[in-house]
Amino acid sequence: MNSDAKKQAVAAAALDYLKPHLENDTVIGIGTGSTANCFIDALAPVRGRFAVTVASSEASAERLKSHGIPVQSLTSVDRVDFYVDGADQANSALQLIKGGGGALTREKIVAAVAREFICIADDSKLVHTLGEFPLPVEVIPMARSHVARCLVSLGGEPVYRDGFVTDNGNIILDVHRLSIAQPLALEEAINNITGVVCHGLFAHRPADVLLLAGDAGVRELR
Ligand code: ABF
Repeated sequence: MNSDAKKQAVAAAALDYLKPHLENDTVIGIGTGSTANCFIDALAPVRGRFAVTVASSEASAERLKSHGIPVQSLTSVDRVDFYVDGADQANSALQLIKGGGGALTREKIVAAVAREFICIADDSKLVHTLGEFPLPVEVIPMARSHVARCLVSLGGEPVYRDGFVTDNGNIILDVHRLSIAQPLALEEAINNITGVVCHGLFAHRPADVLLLAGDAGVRELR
């Protein structure tokens, strides 16, 4: 099964996972990226079976609206029942690296609010130790050099994502050469760097369910 087929399969599996739980007032948080896009497309035929969605990026909001799926801001809802999103890497504790698509801050916010975070990915994303995928860090532009120096002191090799501005008007440093043996500690250390808005290490708030598409089908990890 090729990568696109795996993304379609895991998106369909996420919909099958949700369907028995959909109510008229259900609020679904929607991630960002190509796998999340497959889920958005799969969601369209059942748009009448839940209330609204909350998008983690302007791009996902536009795609949802193009299907006639209602989108509300996070401040307009009193809860998020499910959050469905992809990842760049996942470990066996369902801790994640996210943000390759640059939407990590809003993704982390919606994930923090969500009652259940369902991560959807192909099996190439499952790794023993996080870090081979460079960790995206969203930074206030004026703090770029200071944050880069702090990330170097943590053992990383920050690379400015040239020409990219986040939906929040900030820049991204992609941090290479991190071997993330202590995800919880590293998440806290990066959170404490002045000038960091957010970053893509989801350790304190891992996924609740990981749906992983492989050649033999989709398996569910918890
Ligand atoms: C998004 O999913 C991002 O956090 C992450 O980079 C992306 C993975 O992209 P794809 O599904 O295209 O592999 O949530």
